[in-house]
Amino acid sequence: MTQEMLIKNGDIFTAADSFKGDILIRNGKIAEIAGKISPPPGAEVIDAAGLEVYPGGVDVHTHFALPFMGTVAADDFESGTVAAACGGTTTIVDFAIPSKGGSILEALQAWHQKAAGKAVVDYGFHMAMVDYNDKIAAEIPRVVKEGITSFKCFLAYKGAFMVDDAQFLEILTAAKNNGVLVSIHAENGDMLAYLMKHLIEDGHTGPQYHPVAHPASAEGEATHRGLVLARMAGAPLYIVHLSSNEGLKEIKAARSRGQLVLAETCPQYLLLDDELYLQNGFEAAKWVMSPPLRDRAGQNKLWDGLRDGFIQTVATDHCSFNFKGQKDMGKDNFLKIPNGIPAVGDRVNLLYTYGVKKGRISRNQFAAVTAANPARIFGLYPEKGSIAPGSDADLLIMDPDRKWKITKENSHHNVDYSAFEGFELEGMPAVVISRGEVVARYNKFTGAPGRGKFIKRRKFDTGGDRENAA
Ligand code: DUC
Ligand code: ZN
Ligand code: ZN
Repeated sequence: MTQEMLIKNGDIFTAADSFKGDILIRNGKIAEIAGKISPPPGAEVIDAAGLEVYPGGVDVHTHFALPFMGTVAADDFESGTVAAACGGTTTIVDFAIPSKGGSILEALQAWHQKAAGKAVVDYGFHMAMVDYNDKIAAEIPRVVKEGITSFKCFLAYKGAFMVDDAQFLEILTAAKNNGVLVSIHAENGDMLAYLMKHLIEDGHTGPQYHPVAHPASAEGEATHRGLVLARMAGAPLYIVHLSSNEGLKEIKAARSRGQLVLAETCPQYLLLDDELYLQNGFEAAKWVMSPPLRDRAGQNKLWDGLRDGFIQTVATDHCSFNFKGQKDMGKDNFLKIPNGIPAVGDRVNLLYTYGVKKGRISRNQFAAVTAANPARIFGLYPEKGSIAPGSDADLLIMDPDRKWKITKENSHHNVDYSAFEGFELEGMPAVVISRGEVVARYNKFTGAPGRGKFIKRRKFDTGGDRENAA
């Protein structure tokens, strides 16, 4: 049976255009966009007069149900994607992470099992490459065929996820040859390990020492090295969760020498600062994440980088742990505090209020950094991230003047605190649509677990010259 929905009179914003009009949805896809469309018989009509229509958000950095640092991230694919949906995000890309030396195909199967029957919006997976050997190399083409077209390497987490430079070069080369985009967690793991050891030896065990163990210089160094190695391999590089101007400067330098580098930041690095580590006693553990929060001056540079196009995406690195029972595992040693914050439900709202409404980015830039750019970079476009005939009917209909604020109580994250508690918001997702189905209205979830579909993503065009090529 044909299912139709008509969205009338909305102010529509994509990464490229702004216009007023009607959107006809048929069987989960956008069928037609025009100034005026008459409702077909039986179609559900949504009056979007006074509302703004954007492509549904695409968050390309989540960790749902991740076993990490002696515990498991509290949001699974159900609670995590419910929070995403209520907060205007209709696609997520999570990280499958194998054990050290383990099969990447097995990791992929494990992540499929975590998501199946639970996810309420569509999802894909990146593959973390925490090791490199002949068996892993042989599995790469199969993983790519299964729609995993991006890898992540950690230049931090020494002794756990970290790869060395030689492994990283092998991975970059194999990725390039298979149409895979490589991303990096850019912190120098040896610098961090050295600082951690000496801080603990000197009795500095509180969470206020977490940022001391993760200086911005370690991000600058790893970003620089990652880019030098990517250049040698002739491969593009995506920097995840950029937190500092030290890293941003390296990205700008690489661009000015003609390298293809793409960068992501997160709402926490744009809006929260390192004073939180000093003012909250052990509660500072709530904001222990890697990389850590930085100072205000660096934040302004990130906003400039976003506005000026040096940073293309805003994702969340959502990796949530309860304060009681998880974060407090590190009461006597900040190294044992599981790293990460809840954010997947807050990203779009924070970017709208503190980006668009504060005049830092335009509405089209908002559509670009929250949806179109991540969809393009990660092989999801134009089905995701756009509003065009033939694309999936994934839409965020924003009530632009609704004032509210973020609290633990109105958050859908499965944890006992909000990282953005008390943040004032102007603008609320009025209706969130995933493949033609309303999944949330004004922060109430209206979808069903398991309706989200796995998306096989397209390859990345990894073409380009090696450093020394003519
Ligand atoms: N950083 C975090 O804070 N949590 C999960 C992984 C990461 O890189
Ligand atoms: Zn990371
Ligand atoms: Zn992450």
